[in-house]
Amino acid sequence: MEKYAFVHFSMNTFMDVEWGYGDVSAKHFNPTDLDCKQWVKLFKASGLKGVILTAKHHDGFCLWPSKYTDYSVKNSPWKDGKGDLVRELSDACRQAGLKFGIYLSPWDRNHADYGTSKYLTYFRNQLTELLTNYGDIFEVWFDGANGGDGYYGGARETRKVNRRTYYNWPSLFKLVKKLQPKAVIFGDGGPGCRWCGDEEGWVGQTNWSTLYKDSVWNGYPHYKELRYGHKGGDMWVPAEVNVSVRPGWFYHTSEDHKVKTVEQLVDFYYQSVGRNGTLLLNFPIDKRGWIHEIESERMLQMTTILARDFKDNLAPKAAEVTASSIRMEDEYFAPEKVIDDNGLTYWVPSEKDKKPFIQLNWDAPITFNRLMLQEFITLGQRVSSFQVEVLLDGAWKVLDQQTTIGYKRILRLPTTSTKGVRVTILSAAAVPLLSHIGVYNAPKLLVAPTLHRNQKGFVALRSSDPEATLYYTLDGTDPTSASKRYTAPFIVRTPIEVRAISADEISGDKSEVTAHLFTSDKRNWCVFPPTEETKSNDPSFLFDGEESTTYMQTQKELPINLILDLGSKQSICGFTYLPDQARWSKGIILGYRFYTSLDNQHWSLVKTGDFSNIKNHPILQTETFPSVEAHYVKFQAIRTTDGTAIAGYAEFEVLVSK
Ligand code: FUL
Repeated sequence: MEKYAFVHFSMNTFMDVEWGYGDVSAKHFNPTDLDCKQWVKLFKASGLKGVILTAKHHDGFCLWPSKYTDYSVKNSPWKDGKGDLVRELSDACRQAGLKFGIYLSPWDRNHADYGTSKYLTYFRNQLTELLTNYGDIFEVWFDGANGGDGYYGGARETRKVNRRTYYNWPSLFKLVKKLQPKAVIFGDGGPGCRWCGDEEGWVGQTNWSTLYKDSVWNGYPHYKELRYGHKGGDMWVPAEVNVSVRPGWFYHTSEDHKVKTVEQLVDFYYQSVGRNGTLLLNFPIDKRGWIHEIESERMLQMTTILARDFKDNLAPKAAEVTASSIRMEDEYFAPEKVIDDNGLTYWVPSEKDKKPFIQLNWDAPITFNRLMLQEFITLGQRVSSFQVEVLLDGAWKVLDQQTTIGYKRILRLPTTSTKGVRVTILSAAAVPLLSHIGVYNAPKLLVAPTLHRNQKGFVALRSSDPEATLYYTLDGTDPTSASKRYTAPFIVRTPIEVRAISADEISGDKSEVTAHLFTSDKRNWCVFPPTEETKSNDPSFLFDGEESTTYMQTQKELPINLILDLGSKQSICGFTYLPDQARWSKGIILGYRFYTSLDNQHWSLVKTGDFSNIKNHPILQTETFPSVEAHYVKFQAIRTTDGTAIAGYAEFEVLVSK
């Protein structure tokens, strides 16, 4: 299925948490405008083949009116308790031709009996409801997170279970098999498909679809092995890469600015489907009951980019496909089978051929940067290392060397022009069977570059595509391919606007423009009084132009002062403040006072206020005021979003008048 959707939506959405205790009333579940058809429409348009819904997350709240608990939609105001989200989504999927799957958390922090055998009956009953009443289920997702503190019917305690033995997994797997014989069972180590060992959107470049039985049972402690699988393993458990389009699995307004960029989404595809895995891409549903507009748009962009990358397969245009050998000179296993667009046919080299190769030759040079390889997976995953060569000036030159192929392997290679591509299988567990070779020339991924200026004044431009060319201007005009080409960081100290684009030199395509007006010279700025720095907390983080480093001030109480010595008297007209950008950010300043001084003794209050919506949207804040002379500035944090006496700054900059 290659790619399919995950949907996280539950009580957590309304409580703004990732893991609920199961202690809040069902009354809080109240989407205002729930529309499963909107989700399904987006999934269809994005080429996702199915959806897995969190029917019950760890907090025990059920999205269907289960007969066995009151903690469900039936006691919520949504549709006056008459709603059934599992029904709505499964119906919408069926109508649209998408497959439907369920996530049912074994851990239940609401249920009074959790930890005893009574709960196991409850869990089986729920599973039976879900696998009986909602049509075909393609996947059943058993989450690995298990046991710990919870509400547990009011006991509010910590309950630990032996995750390996408590649930009686073999009997649960039997139940799934009985009720939904075709369903794939996801568990950390299988049995149907496995966790990929991270939640960051990648599986190993070496990725065997096999595991040794029971060796990585339920993930820990050997979960890292799940990233690569086990060569020679006796269970067939392909890796599924589950990752969210936002930092969290559930929707939080405060993460609206952290939706994964289109480049990251495209990377997820190459790092999962392109590495013999599947991509289970999660969409947090918002309080309205919608997929937020930001990710809808990004998804469509990602889809367009992938469609462009694989638009034109150059392999079938090859003048000839030859191989080092064919098994018994049998036409049925001929090399051309790799370009016949039929996944059931494949090239088979001779058993005696220890390093078989297959090569494509074109009459005129082709230009390519993507190579897609597929093994005939019905007969297992065999290749354990291979090499890619190209014909340059009459000689074969190695372009890449890799390990596994599996169902699908896609290599992103440097753009190369050649009349020949050769793939040599260096080692394999059995005679290698290649069913498909695709050769593509993907356009560059051109997104506006990011600009970073450090304290010395060096401006660095960064782009997502290593092969893109970056152009910039310093005179306020939009850059073109005739503008200055970026090769290394350059210095900007006086007020100057830098504008930049990423471009493809050959096609002439270009990104949107990034622009930033740098007004100050930060070289002599320092924090007063000089503060001791540590590796992880250095005042210079304030001015280093890097979002990823944050300077934190921790005190007993607010207010907290940040005094900057600007090195000399200057005319200033504002400041910018970028709060901590980490996933679990700290020290976000809500209310501030801004003072200036000429002598670090007498201070004048220039501006005071609150940063509006900074809690939900901790992006760059810019405040301006009529010009004033200052040698020192004092930025005083008087309120923080979480009430703690911590002030954190990813960046802080004083704006100097022109
Ligand atoms: C994890 C869970 O704890 C998260 O909340 C989420 O559901 C993710 C897909 O799996 O183990």
